[in-house]
Amino acid sequence: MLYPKESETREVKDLSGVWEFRTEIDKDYILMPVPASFNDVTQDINLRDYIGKVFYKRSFFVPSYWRDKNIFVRIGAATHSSEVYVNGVLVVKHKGGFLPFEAEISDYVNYGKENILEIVLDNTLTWDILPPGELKTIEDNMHPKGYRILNYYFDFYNYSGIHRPVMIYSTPKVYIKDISIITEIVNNFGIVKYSIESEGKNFHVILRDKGEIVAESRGKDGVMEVRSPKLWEPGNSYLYNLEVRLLEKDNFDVYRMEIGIRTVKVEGKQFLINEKPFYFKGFGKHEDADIRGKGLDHVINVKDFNLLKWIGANSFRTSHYPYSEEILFLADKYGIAVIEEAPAVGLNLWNRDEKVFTKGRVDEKTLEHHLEVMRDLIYRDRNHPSVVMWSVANEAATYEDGAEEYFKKVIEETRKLDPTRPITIVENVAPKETKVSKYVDVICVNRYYSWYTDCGDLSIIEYQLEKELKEWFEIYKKPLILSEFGADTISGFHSDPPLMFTEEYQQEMIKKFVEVLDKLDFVVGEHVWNFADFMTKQHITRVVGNRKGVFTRNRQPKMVAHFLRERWNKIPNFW
Ligand code: BDP
Repeated sequence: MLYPKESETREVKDLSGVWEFRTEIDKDYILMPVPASFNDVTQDINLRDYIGKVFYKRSFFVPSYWRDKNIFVRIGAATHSSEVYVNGVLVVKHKGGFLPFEAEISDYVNYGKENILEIVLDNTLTWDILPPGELKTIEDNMHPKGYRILNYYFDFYNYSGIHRPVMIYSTPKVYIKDISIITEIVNNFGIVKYSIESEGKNFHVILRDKGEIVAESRGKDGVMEVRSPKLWEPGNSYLYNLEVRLLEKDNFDVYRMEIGIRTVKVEGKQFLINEKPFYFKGFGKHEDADIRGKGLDHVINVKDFNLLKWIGANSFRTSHYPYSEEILFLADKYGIAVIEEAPAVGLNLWNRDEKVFTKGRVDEKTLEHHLEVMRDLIYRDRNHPSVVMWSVANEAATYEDGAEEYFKKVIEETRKLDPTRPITIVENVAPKETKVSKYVDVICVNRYYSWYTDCGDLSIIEYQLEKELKEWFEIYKKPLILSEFGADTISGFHSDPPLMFTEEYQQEMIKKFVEVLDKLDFVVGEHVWNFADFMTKQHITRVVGNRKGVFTRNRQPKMVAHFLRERWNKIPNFW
């Protein structure tokens, strides 16, 4: 799915701004910004924690000269189930809160006039949506009749709303629907294979390096060669400009995009980018910020990339859902590698007596949705050089037999959709317990020694971590990334000797963890949990959210940031 872009044949109207908004139970509309989560914008606690349907509304104008165009409405992401109406007509329904969807609306708009766009969202989570959850009515004598709660088994707040831009865009009648790019490096040539989806037949494809044509091709599918290519790689990004032109008798379309030439591959104990062993330094992140929640915010996004550069990171994981395309464009430009995760988090009840992969919970309906999500995700992001690996899930109950069958299918399908990138699943169970890691290319493990177990005992880390990581390697013989480790830390809390929740404790813990990683040659990366403090649901273990950030929610460094900055600036991106 191509990101809407303007060109001499295409126009885009970004409908970001202040919309009208109401919940199902309110009659009156209030004002609500888009994109943003609606939760933290008002002073109303009932709206903050609201579960159910909400209505967004605004008008837009369609010029008369768009009559001979295709017109689309495209929603970047909205949580979690959506219905979109144009002038009262339902034009598209969509399930899932973290990927774009669109509809052609040429037949439903008034040309040269105003039009009404309404988006109805439902933020309820169910077992057949990713991430899953369940609405429960509590029936006991301590709660009033009909008392409901939304249970979900993942650790971030269920922010809700239209989180990414809504755009109206036009294309010519016959147009370039999609483009896929695969790059290879052979001897001293960059090979750019492209494939165009369109009803048109005659194409001219031009690849430019800072304005200079370096390769050209004609045809729907083709291969271009670039002599002595400048490669894209973490820490040293280089992007070429691709121009695709569709030329029919009286029809013309043009789409331009940036591409990077690079390869990724797993070989033995190594993760190779451009055939060189890469070491992942960075974080698990979130799309999360004060007031706007999960709404796209260019200020926060650019700040985050500047902080990643400042601290010497070269990568992050889009824990625990696909981030906005706008973030991936930045990753391409800043030269930051991305492990892109499906929104499959919370496929776990954290209770081994209760099965998760079973009828009525994670079952064939969830699987069908998961496969759809993998397809939409790959079709959205396959052309980003920054995306170097897919993660199919985080901390699922992979010890269950049902999980094996389930993920075998998800992984097979992911490989079919994209044979060029390695696949991982992020595990929290013991190496012998998982029934899934044998199917992936890279082992990703989250570990919290001295935090959730042996609370406060930093001396235990070396013993436990080294023993366990070696076991992962002995069993699977695959490269390993420690994909999460960290400690809740309240900025400004100090103690020596270090005690839990202080900045000293976070720093000592992370130091002890990385000392172990430095000893093990199959470890190909360290992602600290988390880049910044983030909001979660309210709980006795969460002090206004999860405080494991290396930066505060306001993006200011805690003590450990300086330690990591010194460390990471010394560790090269490639061994
Ligand atoms: C891991 C999860 C992550 C949590 C983290 C934590 O993958 O989402 O936020 O632990 O507990 O289990 O801080």
